[in-house]
Amino acid sequence: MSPADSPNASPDAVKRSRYTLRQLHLLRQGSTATPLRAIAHIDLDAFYAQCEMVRLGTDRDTPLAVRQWDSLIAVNYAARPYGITRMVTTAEARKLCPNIVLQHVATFREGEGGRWAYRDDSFKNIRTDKVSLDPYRAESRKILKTMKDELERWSADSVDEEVISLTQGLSASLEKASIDEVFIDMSPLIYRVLLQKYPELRQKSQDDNRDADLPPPPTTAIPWHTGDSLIELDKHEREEDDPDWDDVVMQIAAEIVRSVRTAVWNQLHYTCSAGVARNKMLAKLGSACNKPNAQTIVRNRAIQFFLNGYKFTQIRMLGGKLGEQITSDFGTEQVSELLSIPYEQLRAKLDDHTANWLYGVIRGEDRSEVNPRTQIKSMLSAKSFRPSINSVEQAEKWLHIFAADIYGRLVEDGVLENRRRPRVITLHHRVAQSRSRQIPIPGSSKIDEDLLFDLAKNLLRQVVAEGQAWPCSNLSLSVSSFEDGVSKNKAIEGFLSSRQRKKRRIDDGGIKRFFTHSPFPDDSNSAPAGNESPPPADQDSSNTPLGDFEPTLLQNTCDRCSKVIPEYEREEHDDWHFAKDLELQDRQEAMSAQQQSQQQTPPK
Ligand code: DCP
Ligand code: CA
Repeated sequence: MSPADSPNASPDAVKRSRYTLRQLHLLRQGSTATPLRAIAHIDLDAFYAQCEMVRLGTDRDTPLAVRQWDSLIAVNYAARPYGITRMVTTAEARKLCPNIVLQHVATFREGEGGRWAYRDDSFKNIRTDKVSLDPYRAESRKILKTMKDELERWSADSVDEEVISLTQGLSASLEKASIDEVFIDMSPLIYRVLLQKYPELRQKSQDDNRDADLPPPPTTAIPWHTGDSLIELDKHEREEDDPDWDDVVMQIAAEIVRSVRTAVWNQLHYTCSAGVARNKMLAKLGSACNKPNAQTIVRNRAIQFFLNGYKFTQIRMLGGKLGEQITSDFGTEQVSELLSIPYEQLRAKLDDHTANWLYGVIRGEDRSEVNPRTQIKSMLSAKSFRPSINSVEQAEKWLHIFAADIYGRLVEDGVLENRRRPRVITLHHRVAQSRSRQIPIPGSSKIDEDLLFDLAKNLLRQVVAEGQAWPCSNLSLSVSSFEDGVSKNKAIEGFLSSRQRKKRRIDDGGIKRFFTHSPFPDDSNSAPAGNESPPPADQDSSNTPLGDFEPTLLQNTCDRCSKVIPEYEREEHDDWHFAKDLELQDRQEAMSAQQQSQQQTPPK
């Protein structure tokens, strides 16, 4: 489309753009530093409930909830007006809505090998059954693939020769954030669309003066779709003012997200809700605003108004102990009240890094990347026993199920094609206290159900040999320390320098990693945990506690801190030092920037 064809074209729409050529270029690179960034968070509505609705073919107006024993773990939107939530029991749900469909999750069953099934009597067999989330993982994979294909379609959309040469290889990146949510960074894709729609930017994109302002967009109104819920603008902004490039970017982003959501609906019959904004934090808050089946756009000029309505404890990373500490330090939970606290006062109570991060986050700043390489770090299969179990024979039946459960998930994760494999297997065992034993998974062996079962039995023998193994109230098996397949590693080496690789791994966790994880069990420097949503109710967690290390494992002494580190933790340990160095560097930069800005205008 030429500028003359653009909707409501008017070359004098705004006197000048607030944005520079550099910021447009950073969009091309998917940099976190440009205010023109466009990130989406897409979250499936009542996910497990929708999986059951699709599987059973029930009408969307039929109230349905997914049960696990006598609890509800997902409630569809048709059931919610009856007051049914995850907090009510199945009996209460039936009273509130006698017609509700209560579908139990699929289960593995003790003594029936490692296959899960939907069973009519699961709800009364808590002693013999273990929940399987495989059906939901399978649906999640299909949905992800549909989303990726749709984004791919946008990248392959026909553009003219000139744009092709300027935007070759640009595409969106997608990060799976949980079983039913993704983040998408659409920035490079949007750069491509912008160049196609607004030819005046093409010339600019080759211009050398990166500090030059962009020409104003040739439009006086953004053609929002009726399905886009726009967050109201900040008080000092006016809807009738001419739009700038950030508004244009948001509208294109909204269009892409709508097409992704439509593809998921058309192909798989799932509805989802989305938030579109300039970063992950805002996009995530946005997606929850208008559920179900809606998308919410947080324009740059709406950010402060939007955030002011929140308690900061609702923001990613601030829901846990850190949020509690800040609430008690400053006597408020409201973003709007924290905004008036001077930076110096934040620094007086919090460490510099946290103060800096908090100061930015309540003003809508979040530099975390969308990382398509985020991969599962461990897999855990667990069962609590009421009453406890008392024999090796009983325990082994469960180990068989755990091995099958984990193996099924490893197959999905590409282990069979040797793309990734875990290096460590751990058995957690609880009598009065939790104990765990772990051993390496032999690198030369083909991983299959039998190997995992044999290793698990070996670990159980060790626990039993130590004595006091019964009565056991909780047993679980996990695999961790995943490594990429050899061939894949080689390919990646070619592209990434070692520093880039380290940086990438650090970005995997971003601030979350600084806050929640340290490879040292005794590291008291790590800040409190954040507010990630709880893992699904069937103890299917990806957090594997560090257990006792086998003395036979290869170990190294770190030359920086003299700690003894098992070989398989060495890379992660090096990363930890690297992250700490980076944190220190950030802190020093923040302090010197702070000192400079204090000399000019102190932050309010
Ligand atoms: N889940 C669970 N136990 C919990 C929370 C969630 O088993 N305590 C499972 C069931 C949910 C799925 O995870 O369907 C996704 O969780 P969400 O918090 O996203 O909730 P829903 O998708 O069910 O509903 P919403 O439409 O509010 O996102
Ligand atoms: Ca959801």
